[in-house]
Amino acid sequence: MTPKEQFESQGFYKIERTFRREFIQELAAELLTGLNVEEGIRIHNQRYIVTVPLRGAFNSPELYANPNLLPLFKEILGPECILASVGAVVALPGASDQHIHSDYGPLFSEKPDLHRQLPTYAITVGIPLVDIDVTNGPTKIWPGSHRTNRQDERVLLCGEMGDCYFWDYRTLHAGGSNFSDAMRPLLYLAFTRRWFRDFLNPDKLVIDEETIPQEYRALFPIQKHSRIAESEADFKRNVEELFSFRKTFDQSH
Ligand SMILES: O=C(O)CCC(=O)C(=O)O
Repeated sequence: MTPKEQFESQGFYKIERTFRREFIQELAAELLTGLNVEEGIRIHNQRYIVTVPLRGAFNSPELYANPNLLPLFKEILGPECILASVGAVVALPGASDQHIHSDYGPLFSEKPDLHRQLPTYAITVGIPLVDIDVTNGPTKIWPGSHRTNRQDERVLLCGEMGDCYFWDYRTLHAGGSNFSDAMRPLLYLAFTRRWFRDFLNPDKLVIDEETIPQEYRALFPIQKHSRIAESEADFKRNVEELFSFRKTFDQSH
């Protein structure tokens, strides 16, 4: 089976040594220096999402247009796919298991079964910024659940710095408990079909457009650039509204 076929059958895929380890170490050092998770969004006990601007070491095609990933994402999502958001999920020591969820609900709520038959429209990519093993909070994933919604067989996504894994927005997953005494930062990038707009997740894309080489500009959604102008306070307020909306949405689906 090709990587695309495996991804489409399992709803996730892992690639070892996607990135240079030194590159990931550089990203980790930059993110973790002075990181205050309280400035991010608390999504669960001891688990936070922080925005990661594509600046400094993060402003690199090695990250957002990686040759080991982007061609595959274009195969899966179409050649016009976009990078919709970039952030990190930080599980602090003591973080407990997150609830099992998918990253999005049915596109057409009147036809929930159709949702699981559709081709992939969005992908979340997880990039460990520390080596992740069973002790420090691997993401748990349920193979095939993008098609079946079943929660039987479970896989733990462990990975070293340089590895990455990605899942279909519909695949069931959950952040695992962090039993270690260090934080577990997982960088994430969301790639989507060009027409898709995610209104359920607190995504934020911060780029300085003029620093992106012309050949990569098509990778970024035009409307979202306006978010750069928003203040952090506006953004936090939006996210709080989004979460209260999402809670109602999750309960009714
Ligand atoms: O922390 C993780 O490993 C996964 C987090 C996640 O799935 C989420 O926040 O939606």
